[in-house]
Parts: sequence; C-alpha cells; structure tokens
Amino acid sequence: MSWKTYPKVELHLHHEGAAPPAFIRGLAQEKNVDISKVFDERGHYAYENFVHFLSVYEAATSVLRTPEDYARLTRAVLEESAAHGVVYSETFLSPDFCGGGDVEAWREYLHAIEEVADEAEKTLGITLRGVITCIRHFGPEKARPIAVCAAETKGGFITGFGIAGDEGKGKPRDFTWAFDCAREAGLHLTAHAGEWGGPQSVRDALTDLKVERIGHGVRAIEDLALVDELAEKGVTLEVCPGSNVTLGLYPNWRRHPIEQLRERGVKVTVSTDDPPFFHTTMTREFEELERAFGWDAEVFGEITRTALDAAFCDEDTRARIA
Ligand code: ES4
Ligand code: ZN
Repeated sequence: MSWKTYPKVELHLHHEGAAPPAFIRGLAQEKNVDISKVFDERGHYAYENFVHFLSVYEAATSVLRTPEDYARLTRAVLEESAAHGVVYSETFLSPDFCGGGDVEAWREYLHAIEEVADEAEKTLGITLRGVITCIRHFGPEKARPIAVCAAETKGGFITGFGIAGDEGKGKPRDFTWAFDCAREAGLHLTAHAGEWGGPQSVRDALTDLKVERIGHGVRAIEDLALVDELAEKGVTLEVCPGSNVTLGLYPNWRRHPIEQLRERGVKVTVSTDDPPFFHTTMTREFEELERAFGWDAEVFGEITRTALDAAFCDEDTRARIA
C-alpha cells in the first residue's frame, strides 16, 4: 500500500538537514556564495562518510544567514513533511547556526521560525516543536551558551534540549553542565548516541545526561542487557533506519536492528534524520519497513502512538493530534 497519506509523527529531524538541495542552491545563488563542493553533478548533496557529511552540512548551512532565511527554510521543510503525511514534527535547531549562541540574536531566529510554524499549523495541518541541540564536536564550552539559549527561550515552541554532532568526539559527561541547565529549566532531554558509538555510548548518555529519549540508539542491540534495560525503563529510541543504511551502519534494511529492538520490547519510533542527504522521506521509511519486515497498519499504528507518547509537547497538543 502507499503510506504517503498515513498520518505520521516524526521526532528526529535536523532543521537544516531537511533543506531541499534546490532551496540551498537558490539561496547560494541569491547571495553569491560558492558552495559547489556541497553538491554532486546530479545536484544531490555529496559526501564520503559521516564526518565528511557533517562538514558538508555546515557548508550548506552557511548560506542561511538571517532570520528571514530560516523562515523560508522552515516553510520549505514543513511543506515537504506535510506532503508525506507528517502531522507532528520536532526539529533540532542549533543556535550555533542562528546567531552564534547569542541569546538575543537567537530570539530573532526563533521568532521567525515560530511565526511560520504557527501559519503552517493552520494551513498545512502540521504541528512543529523545536529541540535545541548543542553540537558535540564544537566542544563543551560552546554547549553552555546553547543551553542558556534553550533555558531562556523555553516555552510553547521550544520544548527540548539535546546533543548532535560527531559521537566520536568527547564524552557525554563533558556536557553535564549544559544538560543540567536545560533540565533545571524544565526542558525535555534527548541525545544522539549508539549510532557511531556502541552500547557504552548509550549507557553514558542515560547515566550522565539523564535523557528521556535517545537519538538512534540502535547499537544497543550489541548488548542485550542494555536492550532489556531500555525496555524496562521505557526509553524511547528515535530510530532513523534509512539514515543508518545510507551511511553504511547496516548493509541493507533487512539487517537493520529496529525489528529486533521492537520484538524485545524497546519503544522504537521512525524518523528521517536529514532526508535529502540520505535520499529518504517518511513515506520511503514506511515503504522500506513494510518491505523488510512486513510491517502493516497495526505496527505503524503502534509506532505512531509510541512517538506521540514520547513527543516533547504538552498534553493538550498531544490530545489534539491523537
Ligand atoms: C548531526 Cl550536527 C548534525 N547535523 C545533522 N545531522 C546530524 N546527525 C548527527 N549530528
Ligand atoms: Zn540526527
């Protein structure tokens, strides 16, 4: 069946990583910025591996320079998500890219993004919430002002705090100040872990950062005691199978551990991560999961309810979407 119009909840989407290549190319032309290295000859985002992906991502993001640019980006992203049936989405926003970590500059970007999100809620029927992320390879010192931005702008729209970036750099415990700051402000917490790092990386994120959700977390499968612990504690994994397969973490969809995690009682959800970079959409994720594991409307219904339960929104919003 076609899953395109099936109502979906997406919890793991990087705001700039969802930018259609044509949008970034157009902005680069308008501003006369040379970002030819970002694209291949077919006009797709081009990178060799995850660490290279991160630098291409930052180069693409470098054309986004004003709150108005983020307003236009937000519109493009929400139109694309809504076209794939997404009714609720959370995107990762990094004030590093929006005003360099200065709270007042960040407020202007936030205002521009929120205005478009409010409009899209009415016209496209999609609800957006923002999760502010610090970036692991920028280091713990850079993470502090980002957590302050999050704490200062927590509200109806900004509901969470997290960490993205290169899992190979540093340790979760280096970022405890930032996470403590965000937790004390009442923000929900998530961390990228168990993608490029193994099970210990997931344990460290849970122990040192006290997060409610894990971004990816799939490599927990390498330690079944950890899998049982995730199931017992009810930790939700923001699984991005297409991202994992495209980046070569698993050789194909059938070898992806999402089904084993689910069978062992872990709360799994499905997201796209950086869809145009990984040649995916929420529709494609559903189609491939149906093909690989025979998932049907019953399983996708369970996945969607799990995602809505774990969404970083208030109960009124949750009830309105359900
Ligand atoms: C990421 Cl910093 C960043 N941006 C986009 N996608 C990512 N995945 C992990 N870190
Ligand atoms: Zn991610």
